[in-house]
Amino acid sequence: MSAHSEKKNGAEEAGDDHSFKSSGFATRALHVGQEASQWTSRAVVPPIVMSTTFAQFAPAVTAGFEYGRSGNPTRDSLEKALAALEKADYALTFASGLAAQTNITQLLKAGDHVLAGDELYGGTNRYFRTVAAKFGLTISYVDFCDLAAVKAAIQPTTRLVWFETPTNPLLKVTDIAAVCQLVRAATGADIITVVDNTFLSPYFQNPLTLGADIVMNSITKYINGHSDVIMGAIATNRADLYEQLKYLQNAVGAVPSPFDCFLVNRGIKTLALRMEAHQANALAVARFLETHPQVRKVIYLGLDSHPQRAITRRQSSGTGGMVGIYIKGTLETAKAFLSALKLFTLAESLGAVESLIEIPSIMTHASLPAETRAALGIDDTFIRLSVGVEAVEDLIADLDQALKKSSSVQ
Ligand code: P1T
Repeated sequence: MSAHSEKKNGAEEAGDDHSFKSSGFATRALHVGQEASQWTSRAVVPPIVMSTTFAQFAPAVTAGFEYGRSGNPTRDSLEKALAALEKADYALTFASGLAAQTNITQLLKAGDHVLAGDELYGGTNRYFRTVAAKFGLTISYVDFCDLAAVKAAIQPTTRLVWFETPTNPLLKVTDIAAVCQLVRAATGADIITVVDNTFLSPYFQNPLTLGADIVMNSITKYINGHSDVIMGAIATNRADLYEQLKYLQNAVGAVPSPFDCFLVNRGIKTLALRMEAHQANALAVARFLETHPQVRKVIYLGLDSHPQRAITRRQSSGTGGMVGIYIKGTLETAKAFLSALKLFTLAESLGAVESLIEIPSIMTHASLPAETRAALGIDDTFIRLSVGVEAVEDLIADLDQALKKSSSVQ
């Protein structure tokens, strides 16, 4: 094992004379993993190290890096920063959010049971349902808002519990601490609890502090924030899991490129600013849509009408930038509305500076079985908005004109 792989990549290592774990979020985002002293050039911005291999002083004697898949200095800087954002001792990055999920799932073996949320990003569900299931894992799905149902669904073979909160796309909220507690209380099993934190980002929510074993983020979304990198990350405080996951990161090989790591390092420096702007705009957009005659229902974590508003207040420091609406009319009305928008871009994905909008039933969640979508309430009139950081009055005017244009389409 190289010196690098033995090294903790946690926040407490950052800086020479300062523990960053107690620092504010924006301070950690700007400084952890970024120390100029780590480079002989004393570069203020971590360099993009493209070298795929690193010269050894003597056979098997390295300066901490040996081969680009097992470790890279640009990636190392980013992993340190990401660990600090999640208040974790360790973080690892992957070529996508789904690659991070794959890596975690490979901790398991044939015969193990996965207990997953019934509402997940379509691709997350597709991986469990159509790929992991081929390798002898059994997977069951349950509503993680229903604690009794979660408890009842834990089996003697359960090894992994996986949920998103808030969920994609209906923004349902799970009490993270309560689930972690009941999973821990389940006897006879060493169960790993994973929370997908993509929708709120570590700026608004830190599941590890609420008892989760692993927090996973699709970096592609808010953390990078500029729609130009596909990446995933996991963070944990458990040294045993980190060692296994670090081994798998290298053994499975789905690592991100140094250039992408550079871009994400750059993106996280403004994560705090962006999340505040997303949240302010989303709240204003949600309030506007709530009053709109063509909108049947609005779902936003920051509205008093949100069913789990009290849990959000307790476990999260903010309500994020994602809004869901049910429009009056049909799929044709929804399509006409989206096609009439000028500022909102009709596209999958979320969490970037520009506003995006989509119809989950035929886009991001089209891979779910139709009966699952129907049971969850992801119908053809449900529309998901990722509210960007544009001038909010322009966003509202755009939504208003497009709703008016689509109102006659049935
Ligand atoms: O796209 P990727 O980086 O592989 O991340 C997958 C993923 C995981 N978890 C959540 C909650 C996600 O939303 C995603 C990706 N989601 C979309 C592309 C989307 O439009 O919803």
